[in-house]
Amino acid sequence: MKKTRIGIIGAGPSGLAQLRAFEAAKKEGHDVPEIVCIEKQSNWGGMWNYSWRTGVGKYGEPIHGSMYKYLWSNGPKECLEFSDYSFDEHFKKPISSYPPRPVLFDYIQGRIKKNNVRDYIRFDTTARWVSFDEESQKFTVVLDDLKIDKTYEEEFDYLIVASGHFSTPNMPYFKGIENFPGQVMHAHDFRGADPYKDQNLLIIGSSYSAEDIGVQCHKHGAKTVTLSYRSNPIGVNWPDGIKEVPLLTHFENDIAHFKDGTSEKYDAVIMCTGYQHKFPFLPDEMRLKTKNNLYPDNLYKGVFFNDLPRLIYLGMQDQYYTFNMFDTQAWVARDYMMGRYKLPSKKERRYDIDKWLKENDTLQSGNDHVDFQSAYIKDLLAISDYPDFNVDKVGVMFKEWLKDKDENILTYRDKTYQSVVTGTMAETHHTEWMDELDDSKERYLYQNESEEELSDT
Ligand code: FAD
Ligand code: NA7
Repeated sequence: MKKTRIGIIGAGPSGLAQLRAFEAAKKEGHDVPEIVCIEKQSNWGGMWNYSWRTGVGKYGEPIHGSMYKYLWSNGPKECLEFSDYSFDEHFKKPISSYPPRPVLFDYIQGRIKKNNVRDYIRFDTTARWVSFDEESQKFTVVLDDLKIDKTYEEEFDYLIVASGHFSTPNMPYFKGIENFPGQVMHAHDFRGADPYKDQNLLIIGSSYSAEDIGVQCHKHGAKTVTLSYRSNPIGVNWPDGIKEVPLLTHFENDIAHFKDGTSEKYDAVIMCTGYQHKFPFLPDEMRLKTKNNLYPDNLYKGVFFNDLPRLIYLGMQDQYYTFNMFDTQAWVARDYMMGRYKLPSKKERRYDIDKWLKENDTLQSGNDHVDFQSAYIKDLLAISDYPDFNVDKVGVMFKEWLKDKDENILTYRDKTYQSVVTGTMAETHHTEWMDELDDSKERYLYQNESEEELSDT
């Protein structure tokens, strides 16, 4: 009998979670389907695979990456720890709660390198188009091998879309912006604070990107940072040099005017205005159409496309939980594809989705959001054998993290948390975050030891 074939689009944390889920089943002696993972970049890790490039890559494909230099985890690592691969197992010693990007990239790679899953991934390959045949119940995916400039097709019984949703900018227009003389760009193209030293910077938006890019630019020497909000200010205790103002209304050359009647001159503008869920390789009827929120409509259990559950989306939610959420999703998806988990009828699925949507509509505070996503994770854990972890305790940590940020946005990354996987308490980093200008893995992991060695000689 022909083996079931599974296609995965994307080898970021979500796609890698899916590969790992199948490897876990294989290790337990199960016969797993044939898997092909398609990745348009030359390496895995998705967002965590930093690229200095902006615009298009060397093969003319849109650059996926939105991460930048000097990016440190924006939540405690204890809230995203894989429950089947701890930070202790990887680093062999306690590390701080907020590592920089290269350290988290190393951690993601460490788990996946333990298996031979690289063999399943076709790098430098883009998914161009997907169609589904009702009769054969198979997907045909048109692929481009970018290296040799060759188009070909593959057939799959199940298709997993793990292509991320923080890559295609949502770029609003403001009157007069076309005559602004300085740089105007979206957070997607931000590659680090260096160009904004001594500048007066205007940031539009009031969510994660606005907060993190604003604080990074302040840390690395911007003269002033102004954050302009549409709905609600971030509202933390901002230090001198950062302030929040209501929404920008228009520009007159380099002067920005705001809703409260104030105006100010700026050198550069960064739109931290979020991203679009964009799937240029999917026809309209298979596309997930949603804003960035905690429960995208039409996904049963947050993953199965309700009109066509053989089409599975991973990681499409707005994210408090990240790596561990992708894992819990991937384990459930795997069990469905292997016939170990049966889906209820379409109507029952719809009913369940509506229940979550209704609940989502009632959420008010950050704490409510945390509780909602924690409940979602628990729901998934209950139906798969992904190693259980103390979700309630992680929820408490998320709430502490929100409080830490409120209290001091410049020092929250100096706090430490306890792992729910190993019980290990995080180390205090050797340098306070505000004084740490080097985000390399080498400095992060080894500076203490090399200083000790130096003082020994
Ligand atoms: P991605 O990481 O986006 O990976 C998707 C993959 O799909 C990419 O490798 C891409 O190349 C590939 N792909 C896309 N289209 C195609 C195609 N057509 N064909 C083939 N391959 C394709 N999370 C945290 O936990 N902590 C943080 O501190 C944090 N900081 C963040 C900072 C920024 C600036 C951004 C943008 C996100 C941040 N996140 C953070 C969230 C981050 O998105 C997730 O941690 C995680 O990377 C999501 O994984 P993913 O696999 O779903 O998507
Ligand atoms: P988010 O979290 O989706 O937030 C988008 C922000 O952009 C939010 O504050 C929006 O305000 C604002 N926005 C959107 N459109 C506009 C317009 N037209 N005008 C003004 N403001 C606007 O995206 P982020 O990039 O911050 O975060 C995404 C991920 O990147 C996240 O997971 C991080 O880890 C990094 P609203 O509140 O809707 O009025």
